[in-house]
Amino acid sequence: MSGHFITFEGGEGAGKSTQIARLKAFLESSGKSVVVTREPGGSPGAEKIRSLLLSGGAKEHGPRAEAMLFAAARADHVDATIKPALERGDWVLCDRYSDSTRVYQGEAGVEQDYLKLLELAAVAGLRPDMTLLIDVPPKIGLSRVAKRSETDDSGGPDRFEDEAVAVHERRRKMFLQLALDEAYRFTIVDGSRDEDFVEREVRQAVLNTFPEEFDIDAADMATADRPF
Ligand code: T5A
Repeated sequence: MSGHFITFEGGEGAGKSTQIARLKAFLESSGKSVVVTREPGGSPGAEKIRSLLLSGGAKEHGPRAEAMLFAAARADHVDATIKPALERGDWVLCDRYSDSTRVYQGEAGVEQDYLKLLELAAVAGLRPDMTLLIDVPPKIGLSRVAKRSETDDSGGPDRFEDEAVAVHERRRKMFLQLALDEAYRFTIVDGSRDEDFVEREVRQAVLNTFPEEFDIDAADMATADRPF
């Protein structure tokens, strides 16, 4: 496959969607074809499963069953949306992927061996080229989400937002550990900074990872601390 697959991970309100929109604009201004997608969801079949999961409709069946539903949604998303886009040569920017299952369903008590089997089946060999972990203290992320729900029509926190801060803290630690364990593909960005700062960090990480894709002098890249 000739495209590039970048995933964004982090806690609630980290700023993933915000940064995906900004990176998309940058990539398109550089002449790239970009597909933005998200999990759970991102394909017609997976969006149906998303509604069930985020409404809490599957919670009564327990975290193992929820993990299976996330995997089922991912399998459909990979086949229907991500692989075709990569085969066309597009850049795919995906809001959450299998790391979210490892962290959220792992934190909920599902064994990592079980999650690994589900992941193997769901992703069918498709791993991200690069993962950006937008890291924020949960209190900051949750306050952003609360502020946003005052002004939008989302109807308040979803199944996973509406949990104790200690749960969000544990997830944050698990994401950071995962980023250390798989440092070859992860970049950690400080999401507590303002949106412009985070955008610059994200953009720089992408330029560093795919230098051959951009018309930038290597010497400039080595010395410039900011891409723009
Ligand atoms: N889940 C998902 C699992 O349990 N297992 C899985 O396998 C998967 C795939 C998905 C939920 O499902 C769970 C995890 C999630 O709980 P979702 O609605 O898609 O639910 O939730 P999130 O992915 O968490 O999306 P959010 O919208 O809550 O967070 P984002 O995308 O990280 O944040 P964003 O960009 O929308 O920003 C939130 C607010 O903050 C502001 C924005 O303007 C916005 O109002 N903001 C900033 N403010 C100040 N400074 C910054 N730097 C800011 N960046 C953004």
